[in-house]
Amino acid sequence: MSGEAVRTVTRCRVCGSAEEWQPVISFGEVPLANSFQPTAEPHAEETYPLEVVSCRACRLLSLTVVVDPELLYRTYPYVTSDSETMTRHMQEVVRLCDERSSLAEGDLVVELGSNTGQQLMAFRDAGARVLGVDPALNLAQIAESRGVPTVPEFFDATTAEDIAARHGKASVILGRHVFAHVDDLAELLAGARRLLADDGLFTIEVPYAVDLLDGLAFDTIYHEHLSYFLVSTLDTLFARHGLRTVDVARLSVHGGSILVSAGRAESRWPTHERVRELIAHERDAGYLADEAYERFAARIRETCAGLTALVRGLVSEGRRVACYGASAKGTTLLNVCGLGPAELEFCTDTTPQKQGLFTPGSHLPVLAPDDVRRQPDYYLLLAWNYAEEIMRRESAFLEAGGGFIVPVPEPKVYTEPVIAR
Ligand code: DWN
Ligand code: ZN
Repeated sequence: MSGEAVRTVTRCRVCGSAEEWQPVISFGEVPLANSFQPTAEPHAEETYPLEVVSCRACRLLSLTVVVDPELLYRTYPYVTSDSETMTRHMQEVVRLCDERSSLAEGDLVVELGSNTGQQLMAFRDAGARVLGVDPALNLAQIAESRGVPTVPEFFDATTAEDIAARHGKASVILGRHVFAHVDDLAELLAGARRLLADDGLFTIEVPYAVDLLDGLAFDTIYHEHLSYFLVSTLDTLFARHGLRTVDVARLSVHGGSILVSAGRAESRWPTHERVRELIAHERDAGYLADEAYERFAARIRETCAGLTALVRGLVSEGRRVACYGASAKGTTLLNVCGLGPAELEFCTDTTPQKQGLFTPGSHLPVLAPDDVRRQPDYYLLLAWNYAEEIMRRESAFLEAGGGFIVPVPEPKVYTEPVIAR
């Protein structure tokens, strides 16, 4: 582990408590989820402690260390998927933002962590003025080439003021799967307040901690994801920074996410009943109690042991197993469960930025689908969040006798295209 690149978390980034941490689970030292390697030869590879704690005061689930964002995000291999699932989802995000903010033609939508501009293109098609903000220089360039203006920076109060001065105030500030990646939430929210129009909505999509616990999506725990939120935790956070939760929707993407909007505390938007209902559910169903997190850790250990036994069992019977989708969560899954080249032949992935490289820690070659010469008997589905779509598309592989192993909530083998989650 490299000392300068990490900060150890002491105070809760939501409520400020320093003494209230419940240890949840430690996965030991794990490489960075998107640090694809140039070679499979044994070589020194940076690893960092991957450990989760829960703040008993506000129930933020947090990692114990923060890896320098410059290291994580300046060159980023993850490209927003253009899968059917994601395309449909992005349309739904436009619809929900429009419904919540009553967007007018030409209103400004600013997206934080805008990647290659896919989501903003959907807003643009709906008549909005759009601006992306993304520190990944390689991705900002792609977005610009698609006609989506993009500020290639991390978002903070200074960037926010600059954008407001050049482009005016934003009706929507959107952050899809980026808020959980940010350590200094106070700075981000200060920026949001400066850029937001009086009745604008700050809208984030984050994995829902309830779905993380129920669906045992423990592989979505990696160094990029610093925080895992309940609605009640977000509500506490917004209130501390002059904002008020206005609405929430549960969405199925990435193992279960929430799209949460907050306005200025004094804005005209009422808080929707759905917000209060989910907060009450979190309390009544036990998500504010230590036991939920103890059970989560115990179930993770069971799932990991079950998956390792299943894969090794197949291999010992002479079956060939490979991975499908070199997702970030695959890095956690393979490294935490101790699976690698002894069991798995390769990993296929459609992302050109990942092809020709090797998976972090486990060093499986990442192959373009067309470069797979001989299909394995089973694919371990590291992109299980697209299970339904992938299995439908790969029906010929299934019909020819192949199988997909979906690893969570408990490992399960599918030999025909059925809805996995
Ligand atoms: O928060 C984050 C989420 C939203 O996205 C990031 N920190 C990083 C990333 O996580 P991920 O890598 O786990 O995301 P995905 O979208 O689940 O990754 C799927 C991978 O599988 C991609 O590399 C693309 C690949 N894929 C494929 O090869 N064939 C995906 C599909 C749908 C396919 O058909
Ligand atoms: Zn806290």
